Amino acid sequence: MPFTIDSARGIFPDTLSADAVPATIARFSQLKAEDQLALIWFAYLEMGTTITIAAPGAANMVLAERTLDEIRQMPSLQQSQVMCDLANRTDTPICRTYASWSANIKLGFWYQLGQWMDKGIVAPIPEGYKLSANASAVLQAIRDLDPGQQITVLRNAVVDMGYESSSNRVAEPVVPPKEVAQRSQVSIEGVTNATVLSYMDNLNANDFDTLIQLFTEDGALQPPFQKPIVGRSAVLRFFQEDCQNLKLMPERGVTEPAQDGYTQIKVTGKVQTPWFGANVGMNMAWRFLLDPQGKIFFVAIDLLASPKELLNLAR
Ligand code: ECH
Ligand code: GLY
Ligand code: GLY
Ligand code: GLY
Repeated sequence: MPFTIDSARGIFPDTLSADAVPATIARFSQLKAEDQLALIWFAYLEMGTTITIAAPGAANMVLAERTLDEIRQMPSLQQSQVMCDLANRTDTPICRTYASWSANIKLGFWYQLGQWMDKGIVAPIPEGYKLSANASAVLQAIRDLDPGQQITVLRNAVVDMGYESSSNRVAEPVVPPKEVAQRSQVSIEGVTNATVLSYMDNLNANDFDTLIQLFTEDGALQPPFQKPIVGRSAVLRFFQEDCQNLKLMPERGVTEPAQDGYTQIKVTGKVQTPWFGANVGMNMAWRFLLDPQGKIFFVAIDLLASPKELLNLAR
């Protein structure tokens, strides 16, 4: 039987991804809104003592500015209500606007609110707020994760807020690709495949137009803890909206033939997000399935359960 996207998802089945992340998110989403917000506030304060977050890019802030201004001018009770509405995914105009934003705009919005809460410009988490027992347990579960998993939980919590409707999506402008002279080239122990090397180098260079040419027309990309994004146009849009300025640092991999002339390649290594730079190295795997012409039919990106998984290249 030829490969389908569904069967491709099963390549390298021994890859152990960080299931603690979706498990923690599931527990988090059961909490009441006040607890969710306070928990993130406490987690954010604690993490801030060890890892530094970069200020959002100006483009993200411009796109959230009107909503941020609107909130800043509200009486504090109403400010708290807006934050609870976001966590509760209530159908309000602000929750609709929020849901239309790309992940980075949402993160930039909360970054700004966090600064204002800190300065008392926007209603803070009430002093002495006491988390429920369940919320305390979820906070402890977050403390027990590695930093790459912690920031993934925070990101996912932020991405899930708001009220999804059919309004147009808003994302920061696409940056021009890096100058050819400024580009770096990865090398991967055990992998010489040109498509895989080119994937890494073009993503690192923000050269999404070249990158997308590496995929088959019906090819798919599966981000961590998500369903596959299928087809060149959807994958290109994902690259442009969500994948600027990442740093992929693949380390090693294996290449082997699969059925029907396909090739499967697993690569492991580290990834940095522009939000935390070298402060947080996420342990990742890429599981590629290339068609007989060497095009990417499928690639899954997994956040790994532990650093030990970086050495797991079993099929
Ligand atoms: C405060 C209290 C009230 C509630 C809230 C608050 C603010 C919270 C804030 C949180 C900020 C969190 C941030 C998290 C950023 C995480 C970024 C991550 C990025 C991971 C990217 C990866 C990329 C992998 C990929 C690769 C590919 O090959 C293909 C593409 C792709 C405190 C006010 C809410 C401010 C900034 C985890 C893994 C490698 C799949 C993308
Ligand atoms: N500071 C990271 C970003 O805006 O993407
Ligand atoms: N903007 C969708 C996501 O990154 O999950
Ligand atoms: N959390 C990985 C991504 O979708 O960007």
